[in-house]
Amino acid sequence: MVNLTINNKKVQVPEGTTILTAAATVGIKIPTLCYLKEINEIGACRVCCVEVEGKETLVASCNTKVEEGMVVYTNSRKAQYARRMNVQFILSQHDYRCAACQRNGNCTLQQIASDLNINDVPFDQDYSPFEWQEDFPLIRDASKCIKCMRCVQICDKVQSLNIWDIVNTGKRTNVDVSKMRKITDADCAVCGQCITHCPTGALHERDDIQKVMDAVHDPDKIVVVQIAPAVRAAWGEGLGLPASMATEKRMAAAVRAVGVDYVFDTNFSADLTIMEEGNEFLERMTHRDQYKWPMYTSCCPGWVRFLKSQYPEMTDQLSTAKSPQQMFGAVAKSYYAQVLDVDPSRIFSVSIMPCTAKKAECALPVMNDAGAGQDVDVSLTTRELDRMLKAELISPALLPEEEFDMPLGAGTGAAVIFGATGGVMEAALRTAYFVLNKENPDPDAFQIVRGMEGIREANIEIAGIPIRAAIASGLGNARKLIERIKAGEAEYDFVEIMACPGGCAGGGGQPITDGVELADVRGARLYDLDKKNPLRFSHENPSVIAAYKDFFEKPLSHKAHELLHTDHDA
Ligand code: HC0
Ligand code: SF4
Repeated sequence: MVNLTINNKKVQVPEGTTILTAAATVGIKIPTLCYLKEINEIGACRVCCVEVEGKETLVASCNTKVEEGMVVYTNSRKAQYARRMNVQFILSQHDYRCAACQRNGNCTLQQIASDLNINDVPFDQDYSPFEWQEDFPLIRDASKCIKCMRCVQICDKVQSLNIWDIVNTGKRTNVDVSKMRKITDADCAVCGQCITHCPTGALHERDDIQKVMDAVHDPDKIVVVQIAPAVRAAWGEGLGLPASMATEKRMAAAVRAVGVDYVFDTNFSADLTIMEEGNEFLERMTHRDQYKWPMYTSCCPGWVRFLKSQYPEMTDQLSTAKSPQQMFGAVAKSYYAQVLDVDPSRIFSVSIMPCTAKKAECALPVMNDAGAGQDVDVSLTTRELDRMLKAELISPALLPEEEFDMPLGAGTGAAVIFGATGGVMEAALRTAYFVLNKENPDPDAFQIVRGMEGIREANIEIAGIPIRAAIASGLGNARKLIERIKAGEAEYDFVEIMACPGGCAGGGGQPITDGVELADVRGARLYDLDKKNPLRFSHENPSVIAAYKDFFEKPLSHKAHELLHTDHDA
């Protein structure tokens, strides 16, 4: 143990602890800006600088280790002066027209400037211009970048894609797409993890709220909304609603209050996905020799983009089942248009997702199988949902709970856990057990696939058939897993991969609490919803049963292939 004094308090911490962490153990908070625990500890912003007795210069507390007998002052006159000056320098190179920024009210730079009582910036403003490729779902606004390096590190260390890098030198130094590429040429998975780890508004999603509101106000359009599993676990965070208030049913009521015509649940099509993907898996198992193994899940568009760019030779190992978002879109403009007896071209299909990659997925040229434009017209993130509710002056806390509309609002517990890592696998195993044994298992029989470790494995036997399963979340983990498979070090039958650490619960479109990872808390909420749902098996979803009876006939039917499956190579 190391003994030191911080602000005249005696502190004892293990060797190797940083001053920042040591101070926190005795309740002394040092402001940080570029710091991200274990990911970005480079002391670049100098906001966490502190004075150490005997040292001529101030040190960055986030990456300076404690020493025996050290005497530290976190808020001495000198430290305070330097910290304020550093923030003012950063502000001078940052477009601080905060009122017109997506992160207004949720920006760490803004918060620190306010906390330090910075009322002016005594330097000329000189920031990089905002130049970007219009229409890409993920936007970098160079004028807001503070060169903290968090996006570079998240993309390198966690997602293994190296999309961002430092460019230029001197005062023109900035962060941009690496290797002088355009973002559209850079193999970006659009997972949005750089956005959720950006302390300012330098990275954000393309804002598509106006497109939805235009449709809401168009009397010819029937606006049909689907809401993804993981949105319900997080939407209240951006509105300051406690979890007890931010229920699924209040979320349905709030979205309806915007003026849309129907509020449905992606859980419906998550159940439909299990029927298609589960049966596809069993079909591949029956004709084992005709396929390459393992079969990969295909519901995460960030992962699909990653696989296609990094391991294109494995594209045919993806399940051909569309993601629940896209199945829903195709159903809305076919079966549901038939139920409503309207021309499908009148349906405007909106998804609300915890995800930025879904914006890219719904725009794929092949995602128009219902023949009435794109099957999903617009995909909004959870953050956009929150901003839309605010802009429409809706106060969810004052709204009574309401049900989803029917029939596409019915979902089971198996569907809601899609939003957590391992959930798709568990839901598929529940139904595979039923298909093979003609009876349901205990709904919690496959809990072994749950957890937050980045890579998990499970050997499961159903009706005497061994299934070797693996689950990964985070693209760096996906890469590790694939490399092991390629090297012959691991063999699996079914692999679930989600691009975001913790799955969609930790999605790149979720509300941002800077520096805090909430995927596990949100995931636990989803497992709780599963437990409380009277229906826990996808094959028991009454609306899915009706959709097969009235429209699709059976899983993997001709019509199901037409509308619910895709060719990932197309
Ligand atoms: Fe997900 Fe999905 S679980 S990818 O994270 O499969 O976005 O929540 O909607 O489509 O259902 C995201 C979440 C979905 C899809 C579902 C899957
Ligand atoms: Fe989107 Fe979920 Fe995939 Fe993240 S894990 S890219 S939120 S689908």
